[in-house]
Amino acid sequence: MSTIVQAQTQVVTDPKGFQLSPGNRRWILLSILFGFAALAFGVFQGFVQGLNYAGISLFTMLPGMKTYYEGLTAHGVLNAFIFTFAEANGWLSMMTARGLGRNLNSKLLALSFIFLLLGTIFAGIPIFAGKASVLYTFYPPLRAHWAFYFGIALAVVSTWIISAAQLLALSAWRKEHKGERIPLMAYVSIMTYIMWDISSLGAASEDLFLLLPWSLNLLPGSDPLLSRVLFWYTGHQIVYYWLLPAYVSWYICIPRLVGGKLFSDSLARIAFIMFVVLVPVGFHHQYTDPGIGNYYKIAVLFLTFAIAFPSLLTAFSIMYALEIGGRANGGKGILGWFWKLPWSNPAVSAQVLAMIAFLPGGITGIMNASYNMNLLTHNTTFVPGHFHLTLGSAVTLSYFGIAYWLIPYLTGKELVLKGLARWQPWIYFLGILIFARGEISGGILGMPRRTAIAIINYEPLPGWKLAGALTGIGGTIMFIACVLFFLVIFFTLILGKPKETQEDIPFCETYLGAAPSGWQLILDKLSYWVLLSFILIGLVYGPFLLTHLPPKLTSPPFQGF
Ligand code: HAS
Repeated sequence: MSTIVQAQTQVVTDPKGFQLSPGNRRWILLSILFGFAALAFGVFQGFVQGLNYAGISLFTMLPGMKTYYEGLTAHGVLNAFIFTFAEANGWLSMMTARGLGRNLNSKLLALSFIFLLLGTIFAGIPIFAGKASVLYTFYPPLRAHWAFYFGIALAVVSTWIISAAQLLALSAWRKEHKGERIPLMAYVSIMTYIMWDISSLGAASEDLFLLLPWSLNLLPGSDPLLSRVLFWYTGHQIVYYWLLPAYVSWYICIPRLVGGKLFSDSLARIAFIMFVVLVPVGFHHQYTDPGIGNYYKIAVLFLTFAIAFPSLLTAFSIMYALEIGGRANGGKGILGWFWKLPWSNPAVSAQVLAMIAFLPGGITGIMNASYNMNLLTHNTTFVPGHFHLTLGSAVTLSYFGIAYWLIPYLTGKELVLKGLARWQPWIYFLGILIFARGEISGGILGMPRRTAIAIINYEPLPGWKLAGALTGIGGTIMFIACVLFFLVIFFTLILGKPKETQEDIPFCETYLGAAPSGWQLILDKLSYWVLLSFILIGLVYGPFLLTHLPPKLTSPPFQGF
């Protein structure tokens, strides 16, 4: 370690401090709390879905729920879209503001929040009325009420508004800081949104130009193949829009919270650039779809392995930061540092457990991406096993950890029920391990996903009962842990004592900082990476679109209401 040159830290513009404006603070806090409220509604549905696999059918017992698919749609939309959009909007607005040392435009933050709120209402009413049981992938020819598609569009626009606010702030910052490197905290936050801007174009155009007019009877039919291609163009990258806010915390805050340092500024930037450039991988969700040539499937197979690489870079960088922290706390030997991490701080334990869960989460992703393994896992519970270790753990547990310091930071109130907060991440982690063991093993034995298994009228295959029971038990434990989290946050909001001192956002230092000259400057030329991304998208999706367009609007709707 002594051979590493200490460079000047460029993580934030002004390390001495920064004050969020009341407007920024209000809309960021509202967005974060709104996201957790959506999660609370969503996990109720998730609890019932988990019990389904254990053979217990409670779908119709929840208010407004009539069928299994209504509940599953509500679970997916609330947890995968509304919760994640709201958290990312709030969290990365704040990190951009702190990184650049300038508040974002409060009116834009307010507008974004209103769009997300309206989007949730528009999409939520038909879901709970049984008029949009189309699941969160909303494949045609399943048809929902028009308000559902409209609501989804509003929710996506809310994210674009945040991106606009970030880019406006960056452009103003650049005028005042000519020739300076973009501070790392702002860089990773802005790159996350740039990646999402490019990625969201597929599902947004599907929603706005195909599904919404179709649901209003303005088009003669739907084009399921084109719709699925557009959806999955976005559908894989959305997982990185979920994940990268957690990475922002892992890169920027975790090294500081554990008493370590980030190894390299450039390595972190390269990881985020790879997520921006390697957008076109969605066809790996369509390995088994007819109508898509092998060229596309093989191209994305390699690109998918390539996009796992920045996560491996992240694993290296973060593990190194943890090790530095653990050793600074007195840890010795190969793994002794691990036990010396500040485990009593729930902001740390939740996020380190999230990382550990992400190890099997990532491995199962790579298994899914391997074409012949996918033939085994596709449409089985292996897939929800995978995504509860990623979205349900790496992301959600990270947001729990972030909230344990962020809510006190934004409200100026001390966290209450600290003992409960300490246990909560461990309980959730235990739950996810049991849940994922159930889903993954069941999936390998052919247990189908998206199936009301509790009421099937055929004999389950051998092994499904144990797998299903584990899924139900794990899901219940996860649900209990979520309730504990909501209790801590709720009581902090209403009973938390005013903090005596207001600390800054925890941000790291780097061993190898942002070089002021040399090849690294190209990392900040954001437009180059966007251009490269579009070239790659053109190469992968261009031939498909050229041969397929115009849309074949021939499929009549299937409308379950
Ligand atoms: Fe995935 C399906 C492939 C990542 C979410 N994925 C899904 C679906 C969701 C989802 C929701 O190729 C289902 C969609 C649906 O409804 O049909 N996925 C991948 C690959 C990755 C991947 C290759 N997925 C994610 C992430 C998600 C997510 C992240 C949410 C946030 N996924 C697939 C494929 C399918 C799929 C196929 C289609 C399946 C089908 O047929 O339907 C990779 O990006 C994963 C790379 C990750 C790693 C792990 C790095 C580990 C880190 C932690 C380090 C630990 C530390 C602590 C530092 C290589 C960074 C350690 C401390 C110690 C002491 C140990």
